[in-house]
Amino acid sequence: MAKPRKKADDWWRGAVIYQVYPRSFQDTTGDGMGDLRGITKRLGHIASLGVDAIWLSPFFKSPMADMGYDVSDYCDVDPMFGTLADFDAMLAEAHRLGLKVIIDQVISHTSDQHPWFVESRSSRNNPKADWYVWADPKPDGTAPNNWLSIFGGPGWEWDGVRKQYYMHNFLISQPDLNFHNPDVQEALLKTVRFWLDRGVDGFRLDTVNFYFHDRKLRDNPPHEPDPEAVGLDAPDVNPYGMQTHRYDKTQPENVAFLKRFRALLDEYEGRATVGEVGDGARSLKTVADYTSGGDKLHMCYTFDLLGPDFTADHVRKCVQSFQRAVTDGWVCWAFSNHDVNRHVSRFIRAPEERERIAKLAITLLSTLRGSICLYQGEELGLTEADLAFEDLRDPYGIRFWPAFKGRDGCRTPMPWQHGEAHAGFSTGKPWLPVPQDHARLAVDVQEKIAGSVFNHYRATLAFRREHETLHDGDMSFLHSNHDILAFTREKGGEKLLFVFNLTHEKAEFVPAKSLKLGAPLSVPGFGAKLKDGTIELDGLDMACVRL
Ligand code: TEU
Repeated sequence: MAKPRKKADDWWRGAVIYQVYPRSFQDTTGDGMGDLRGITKRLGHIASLGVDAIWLSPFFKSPMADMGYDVSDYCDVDPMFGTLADFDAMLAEAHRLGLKVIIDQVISHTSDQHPWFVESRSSRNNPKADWYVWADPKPDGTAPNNWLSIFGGPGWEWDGVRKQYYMHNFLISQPDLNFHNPDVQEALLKTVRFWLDRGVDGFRLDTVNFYFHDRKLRDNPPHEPDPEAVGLDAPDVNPYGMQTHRYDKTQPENVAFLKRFRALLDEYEGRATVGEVGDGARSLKTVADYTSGGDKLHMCYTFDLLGPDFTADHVRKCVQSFQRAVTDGWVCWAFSNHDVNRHVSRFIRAPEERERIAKLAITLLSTLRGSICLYQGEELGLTEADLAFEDLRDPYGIRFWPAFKGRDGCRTPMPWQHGEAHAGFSTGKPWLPVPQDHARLAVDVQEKIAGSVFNHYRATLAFRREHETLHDGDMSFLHSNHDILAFTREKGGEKLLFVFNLTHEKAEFVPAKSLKLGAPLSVPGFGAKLKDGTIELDGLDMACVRL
């Protein structure tokens, strides 16, 4: 298990966070959907990876239109996942195993079934009339402005009772809360306190830059291409990408709210936040604004490494633009999560590269400066499941099929035991099928194979733990052929050189004469290849040398 290695309050800096998607982790009731007791049962698996924390996707009461990202009660567990007592038991067991627990706060919007919205939509003068973003139609009856929903169609929905439109960034059933109203902020912070008092160690803040909208409801301008942009907010089949989102999100008022949020957190010890920033070309600037100064968020993640690109140029560009934009903030890097195609499938050119890419990717992620998020199943090298239209549950995919198949392909159940029905996930029919080729990669199979992807994850994360430099040491890029990623990590007396070849051809890296090469370091899965002062690499290979 991870040995304690830093100030208790600073555990998040450089932490490895394992994301659990509860619906697909482990079912204990036979209803085909994962639950909190299932998570408790499998915490040993997570702890055995040597991670610092888990992030649980939402398990709150919800009609599940967006798989729980549409909350109807922030302070209760959905019966599908269990009870508050199950949550407490899970939390206690996680803490016993030395794991911190981060939960997902989805406070930009609620479900339309939330009592706040039910009341808000009942009239124009009820006490919660202004809790959501309501606006009159234009004189011709159309929506107040041109804002769009990420999940397709206009960002406004007509309500016949109020004879007004309400705003939604996602589904029609996910109305957007009005953060300009201080009562809304107050009510949300109360729900945050509820979980802090229960003992959670932190929060992943869903769509943290979507909290506020422009009060004047100005139209967004058309998208202006930015050659420096690295992040994508939505697949290119989505007209959402045709606007610059100047007015529907990332408003300056948010910074003051994030300070309030932090002040609440700081009443408790050792709690942390990781914000999700989906802000296209502006993402890194937003991360800088939200994580600088030590009085707002602890860290953020963006969509920069969640795209199709796995080249040295791309990784260098992401990290360097981050370093330029964010001087005293902190990032959380990830290659996968519950919203994007699994990275092995994004990065491979041929099926036989699966294992190699899975190993190279986690080794790279573990050596970047920042905290890192892993997504359940990536430790098995799982590929994106190829689902039929009839199998889809994600409304986003159903809406944009077949041009975009949505997010179900990365949300299929965890395969635990090869020989069991549905690979040990559930005794009943799972809500999404377990692909055959995932069952072959089940945990019980890979545990027994010395060089499996799963054991490579354990060894690589142990390597990261052993080298303090990798947690928060400085990171500088070295001049190299553009196909090669060469950088140093340095802290205290330790300085390490890392060289990655993300191409398929052999390559070499000749370090500058001024670099005093020390002993090559053996990194799990990748031998050291130093010959006469030159580092020789195979395709999809890496090496580490002490400086
Ligand atoms: O995601 C926000 C978000 O930006 C994504 O919708 C993203 O644009 C898309 O998934 C890329 O494919 C968060 C949650 O992570 C997501 O699961 C929710 O559906 C969404 O918010 C609404 O709460």
